[in-house]
Amino acid sequence: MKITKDQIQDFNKTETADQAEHLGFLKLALDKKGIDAEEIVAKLADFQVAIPSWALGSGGTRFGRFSIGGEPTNLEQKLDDIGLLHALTQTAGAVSLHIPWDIPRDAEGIKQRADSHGIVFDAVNSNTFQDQSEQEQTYKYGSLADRQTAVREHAVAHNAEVIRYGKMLGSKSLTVWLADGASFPGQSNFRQSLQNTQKSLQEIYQELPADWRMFIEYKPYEPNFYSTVIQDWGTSLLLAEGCGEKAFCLVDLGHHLPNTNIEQIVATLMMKGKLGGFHFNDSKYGDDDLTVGSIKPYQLFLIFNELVFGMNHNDANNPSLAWMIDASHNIKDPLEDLIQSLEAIQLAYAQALLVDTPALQTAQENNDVVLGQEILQEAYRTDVRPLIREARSRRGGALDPIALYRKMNVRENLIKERGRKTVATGL
Ligand code: RM4
Ligand code: MN
Ligand code: MN
Repeated sequence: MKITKDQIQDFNKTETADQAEHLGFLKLALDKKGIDAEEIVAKLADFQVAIPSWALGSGGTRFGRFSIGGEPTNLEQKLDDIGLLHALTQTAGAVSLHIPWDIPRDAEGIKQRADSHGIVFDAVNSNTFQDQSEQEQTYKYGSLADRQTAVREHAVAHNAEVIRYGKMLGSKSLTVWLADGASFPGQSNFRQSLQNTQKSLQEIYQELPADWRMFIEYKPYEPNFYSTVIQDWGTSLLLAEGCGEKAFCLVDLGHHLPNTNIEQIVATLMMKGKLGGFHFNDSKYGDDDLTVGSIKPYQLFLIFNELVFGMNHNDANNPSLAWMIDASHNIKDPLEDLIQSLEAIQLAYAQALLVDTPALQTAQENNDVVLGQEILQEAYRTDVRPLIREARSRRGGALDPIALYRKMNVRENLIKERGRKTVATGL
């Protein structure tokens, strides 16, 4: 299944007049505020988000898994799915691989396939939270933190292998997320687990090529329910600093306890130049992996507001961030869900670009709390959709990607091509 530029253009024609009208109106309104809409459109067009290779099939819960049909059965097909997403949205120009779910057996062929879709390889992810069939050591009680040297060595070697695969494909970063922790008090020694983790991460760090970065992800609980070794941003920062200047923290939106002020974490990490990457999703309770922006869009906007501020006031030389969606789709068609997520990310970014930062700073200087809130909400309440549509369509994407996806019966076609009972590797 392919969607050609011509098909997209034909479809766009039916909506061009409407789009021009909405854009014209918004441009005038922004112009009155001294905002150049074209500048924002250009920034949006440049913004690309990596799609995780494990999010293209239906995910499961511990209660069940319901296949959507037509799921990709190999890495080539996964790239083709991302190709479809990218053709429609022009925002999904990268993929993030999880090893060993997606080992590139034929690296050259895989690279060419990705290239034909305009997709590059973002961070590679290691997996030390599941045992593989022929594996001698078990991760049941831990991996990089485990008390047994042989288990830790095995987990370090796996990460080195992931780096090797990434090098073949042109990736420039490794993301480490650990399930290590304890489900019961007394199960493990906190200090020893953390020391082991630091040492293992330092060993992995030694394997990083000079132009690579390592991202250390944190999560408060799950799969362990009493303690997690890398439980929060502070622990992640401590470990990153213990490794060196190529190690950074990674913020996954779902990896926070309810009501955590994530925007403040973003500001703190960027102040230290230690924010490396971002995993987008949304949640109401925990690591729910829901569609980005579906539950807390205002929080997402506030986070982007800090990201934009951090990028524009980059005193600590924070590197440009690795953006990725990290979600598992249990009910929706994963491709439709990813389109919605990409849209939500672009919306929050565009709204954040509208914030009148100098005015906000003045309001803060004057302790004008009301005005500060007004300034943020003025940006948040602007309907920026015409800007996003414009950025997308100028790059050859669809004005309304979901509508076109449905009009072209993409899922039905994928089912015809691949079968109804296919299962993608991943969660
Ligand atoms: C974890 C974490 C990691 C992801 C795995 C699949 O919860 O978010 O980033 O690699 O899930
Ligand atoms: Mn994640
Ligand atoms: Mn997660």
